[in-house]
This record gives sequence, structure tokens and C-alpha cells, in this order.
Amino acid sequence: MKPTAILYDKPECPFCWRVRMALHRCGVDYMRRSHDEFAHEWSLLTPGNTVPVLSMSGVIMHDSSVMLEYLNDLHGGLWPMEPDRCAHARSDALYADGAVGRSVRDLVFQRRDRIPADWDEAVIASAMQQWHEALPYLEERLGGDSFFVANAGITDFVLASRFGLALAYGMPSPRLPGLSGWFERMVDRPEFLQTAPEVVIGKLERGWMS
Ligand SMILES: N[C@@H](CCC(=O)N[C@@H](CS)C(=O)NCC(=O)O)C(=O)O
Repeated sequence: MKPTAILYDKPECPFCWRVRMALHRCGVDYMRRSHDEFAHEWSLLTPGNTVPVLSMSGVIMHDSSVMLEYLNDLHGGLWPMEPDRCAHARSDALYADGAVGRSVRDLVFQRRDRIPADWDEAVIASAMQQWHEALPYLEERLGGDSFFVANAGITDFVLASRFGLALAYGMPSPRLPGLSGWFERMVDRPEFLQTAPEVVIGKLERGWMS
């Protein structure tokens, strides 16, 4: 049977990865197309030339947040049902993507895209400092819960896409018991494991603390 959706993506893009987690979680049968290999086709679908792009049931989407909302509208369960809890979960996702995302992006851009001799150690040190400064708020927001959204949802996918890449590129471990436990639970989930970029799987196989 033909897959019901096509995702144009890049393996290590955090926006693409969170959409893959949500597609997997919602049981959507989708086909991945690398934005390099299908450059022409992809470029016709995205006004901003970004990934991910999702084509599903005749709807073309070119922003990951729209895709996540669409999947929640179709399948449910990715945001809490109660408006107050949903508002909190949305706020936490925005914070995670902004504050945590910036620090991880700065680290990854140094360590992935440059040879070690060209790494700017001041940028890396600042990224690590921002990481440690951003996390206590999320530790508090998680409280004693297992996930940010019951049974894991959009907030969890957004933060996990940042955490996975952070730890794969050598960001220090969070040193916070709630978030460390949360990440261990996320790593065990099929939607994480089966959609993770190779660099994350490699790090997992070597052990997070290696
Ligand atoms: N707001 C967009 C952001 C997507 C985005 O910035 N994607 C990056 C990759 S992580 C991108 O496509 N950059 C241009 C490029 O790689 O050529 C979304 O959530 O989908």
C-alpha cells in the first residue's frame, strides 16, 4: 500500500525529528525523502526553503509546528485535553525550543560543521553555560511528572529533539534528576529510537556518558 504521507527532511534537523516522532506515535505510514535528493520537488513546496515539508492527505505543510498541530487535530493525545494544562505544555515547548534550542544549535554548528582546529571554544563554553542556565526552569515545570504531556506529547518531542542532539555532540549531562529521568524514559520510547538520527543512535550505543 502507498504511504499516506511524504516527509521531506534532513536527518539531524531537530524540527524534522520531532515531526518524525509525532508521525511514528500517531501510526502514520510515511515515506521520507531527503531534501538533497529531491531538491527540485522539495523546493516547489516550501516558500522559505526549509525542512521539514510534509505532504499528507493532499495538505502541504512547511512548518513543523503546523505539522504537529495537524497530527494532534487528526489523532489527539499530543497536547493535554484541559485548556490550562495545554497552555502550560505549549509554553514549555516554546521555552524549550528557544532557550535550550539556541544553546544546542550553537554547539552543534561548531562541532558538526567545522573541523576541531576551527572550533570556537568561547562559543562552545557559552553554549554550555546557556544550557545549564536554561534547564532548571524545565526541571521545575516537569515537577514529579514522567513527561511534560501525559504519555509524552509535543513538548516532549520538541525537547527530546534538542536533548538528543545536545548529548550526541557532547553537551554535559543535565545534572538534574527530573530531566535526567525524563530523558531516560524518552530514549526508551519507540518513537524516539526509531526516528533518531544516526549520530544519536551511535551515541546511545556507546553510552550517554562516554
Ligand atoms: N520554523 C521552521 C524552521 C525550520 C528550519 O529552520 N529548518 C532548518 C533546518 S534545521 C532549515 O531548513 N534550514 C535551511 C537549510 O538547511 O537549508 C519549522 O519549524 O519547520
